[in-house]
Amino acid sequence: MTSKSAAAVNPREASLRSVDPEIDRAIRAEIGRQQGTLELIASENFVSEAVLEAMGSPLTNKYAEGYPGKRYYGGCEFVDQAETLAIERVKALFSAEHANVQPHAGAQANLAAYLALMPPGSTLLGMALAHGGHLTHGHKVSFSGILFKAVQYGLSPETGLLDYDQVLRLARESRPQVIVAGASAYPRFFDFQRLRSIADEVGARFVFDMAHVAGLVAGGAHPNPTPFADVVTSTAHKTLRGPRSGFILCKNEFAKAIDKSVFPGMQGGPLMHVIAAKAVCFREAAAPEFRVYARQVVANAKALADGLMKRGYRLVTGGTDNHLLLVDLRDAGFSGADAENALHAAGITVNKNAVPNDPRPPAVTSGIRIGSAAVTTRGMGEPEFHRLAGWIDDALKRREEAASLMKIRAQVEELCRAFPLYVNRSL
Ligand code: DSN
Repeated sequence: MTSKSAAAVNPREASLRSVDPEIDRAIRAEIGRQQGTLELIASENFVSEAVLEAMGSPLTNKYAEGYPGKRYYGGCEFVDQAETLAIERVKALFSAEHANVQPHAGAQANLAAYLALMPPGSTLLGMALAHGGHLTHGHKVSFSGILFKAVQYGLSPETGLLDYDQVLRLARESRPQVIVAGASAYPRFFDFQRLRSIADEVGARFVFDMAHVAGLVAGGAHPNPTPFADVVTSTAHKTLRGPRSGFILCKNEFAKAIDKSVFPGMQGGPLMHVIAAKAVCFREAAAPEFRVYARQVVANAKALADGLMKRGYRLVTGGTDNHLLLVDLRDAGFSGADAENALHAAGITVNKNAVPNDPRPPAVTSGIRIGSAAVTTRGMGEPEFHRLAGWIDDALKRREEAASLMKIRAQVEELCRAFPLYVNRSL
C-alpha cells in the first residue's frame, strides 16, 4: 500500500479561483477589459487559445540550460522536441540560416546580439527613441547606452522620413561596430539595401530589430530584413501574435557567437513553456490565413490614417506602410497624455508617444501611437476602422465632457460584443 505524504501537492486538485481569489479576480478583470475595449496599442495583440495552452503548460517546470541535444539537465527529450520545432519553423518562416528562440524578450535579444558582435565599449549606431527608435538601440538609460558608445540617428526635419544621409555621415564619423535599425514608432518601410551598404562601407555589422513588423514580414505584407542583415532580432508578441518573448535570426557565420551570447552569456534556463508557445505561433503564422491577416492589418492602419487625416490630424511621415501611425499633436492644444486619458475613458486604448522634436517630456509627450494589429485579430476591417477614426476625433474634441466620452464608450462596447474575444473564458 502506498501512502500520500501531507506535503503532496496535486496541481490539478485546486483551481486558481480557490487557491488565490485575488489574482483570479485580477486576471478575470483583465480579460474583461480586453474583451470590452478597443486595443490599439501598436505593440500588443491577442494570442490564440492554442498559444495560451502551451504557455500555461507544465513545460514551465523544466530546466533545460543548453540547446537541443546538448543540455546541462536530464529529462530534456520532450522540451528538445518543442525547441527544435520552434527553431525549424521560425527559420522557414523568415528564410533564416540560423535561429535562437531562447531570448526571454526583445531587449534580451538585442543585448545578446550586440554582445555577440562587439565587446562592451564599442560603438553602436542606432535610431533615437525620440525619433521612433527604441530604448535598446542606444538610449542612455538602457544597457545599450551604458555598455556601448551610442551614436543616434533620426528623421529628416524636411521629409519626416528616416535620414539615410545622416546615418551615412554618422557612420563615417563614428566608425561603429554595429549599426542597428528598426523602430517602435516609425510607420514606414526601411531601406534595407541602403543600410546594408552603409554598414559595409564602414565595416560594421548590420542588426535589424523587426519586433514591431515581424508578423507583417511573416505574412508577406512587409519586406523581409533577413537576407540583408547579419542578425535580425525580434519579439513574438506584437504583429506576430505569439507569446511575450524574443528570438534571434542570423547568418550561419554568427550562429555560434549568438548562441553563446544568449546562453550562457545572458540568460540561464530557457522558458520552455514559452518556447513551445513560440513554436505554435510560428506554425500559425505560416498558415495561409495569416497572410490575409497581415494584409488586413496594413489595410486597417491605412484606413485609420486616412480617416484621421481627413479630419485634420497630422501624422508623422503623412501616413503609414505598416501597422501603426503616430499622430502629431504639437499644434493641437493638448498633450499625448491628455489624448491617452480621453480615449481611455471612451474605451479606446492607445499610448502617448513622443513625436520627433517633441517639446514635452516623455511622460507627457505631444503624440499618440495607434496600432491596428490587435483589433484586426478580432476580425475588424476597414468599415470598423472608419468608425474608429470618427470616435477618436470625437473623443479628442470632447475630451473634457465625461458624458460624451461615456456615450462613445457605449458604442465601443457594442462593437466589441460584435467581435467577441476569448469566448470560452467566461467571466
Ligand atoms: N515597449 C514596446 C513598444 O511598445 O513598442 C517596445 O519594446
